[in-house]
Amino acid sequence: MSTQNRGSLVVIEGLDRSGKSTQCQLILENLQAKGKKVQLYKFPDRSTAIGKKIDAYLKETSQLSDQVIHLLFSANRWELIDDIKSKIQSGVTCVLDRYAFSGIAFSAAKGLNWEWCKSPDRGLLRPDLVIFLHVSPEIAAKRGQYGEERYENIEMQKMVEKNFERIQREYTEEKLSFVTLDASSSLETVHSQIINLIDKVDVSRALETL
Ligand code: T5A
Repeated sequence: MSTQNRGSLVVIEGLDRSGKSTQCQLILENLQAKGKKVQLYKFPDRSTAIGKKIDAYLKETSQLSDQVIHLLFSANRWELIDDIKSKIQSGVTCVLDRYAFSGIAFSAAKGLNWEWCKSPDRGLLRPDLVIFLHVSPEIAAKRGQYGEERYENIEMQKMVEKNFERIQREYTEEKLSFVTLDASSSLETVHSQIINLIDKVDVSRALETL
């Protein structure tokens, strides 16, 4: 991909109810106010046919095997990746609310093989920056609407938290910029830390793949 005037690819990850969507919206407003072109993507994208299957699974109105739901989450990313790629090529900063890292962290927490969990997302765009919003599962559980979906219980979230620590170690070794922020502080504090990191993203190098 040409590096000339490309946009950046930023991923926000975290446990359930860690404040990802709130922060993504604030990023959007901040960058738009600076006159930048920016597009937000939320994974899972529940609006597509695949996304509707995922939504039913998360709301526990349908059952699927652990392998099948893992592949559906990945397919949901693949169905949007060409759109993301063309946006980045035309200079748009793309902010992703969850990405492949969630796929690994949640499915491996259910006992699926680590490398198997990584494999369906190989070839997707590699982000310029991943920010993991860290709140303890106990704090997240006290936030609004917690417990309404399948994985929203403290035991599961603790396993997911451990998996994100491993993901950060592994991808940092592969030179991916993966930063953990304390997301239990105020919205404004978390937001300004995120913006500082986004402002430093280097878009002079070509985007690679995972
Ligand atoms: N999943 C996902 C997989 O298993 N595999 C995959 O490949 C992918 C992509 C749904 C589930 O799917 C799993 C992971 C999930 O279990 P989701 O739709 O992203 O994924 O679900 P959630 O993480 O639950 O998303 P939410 O939108 O519900 O939570 P957010 O975005 O983390 O939190 P947000 O911003 O909505 O905030 C939650 C509450 O906290 C408050 C907000 O006002 C809100 O009430 N809040 C704060 N309160 C105090 N201090 C702060 N700093 C706060 N920030 C936010």
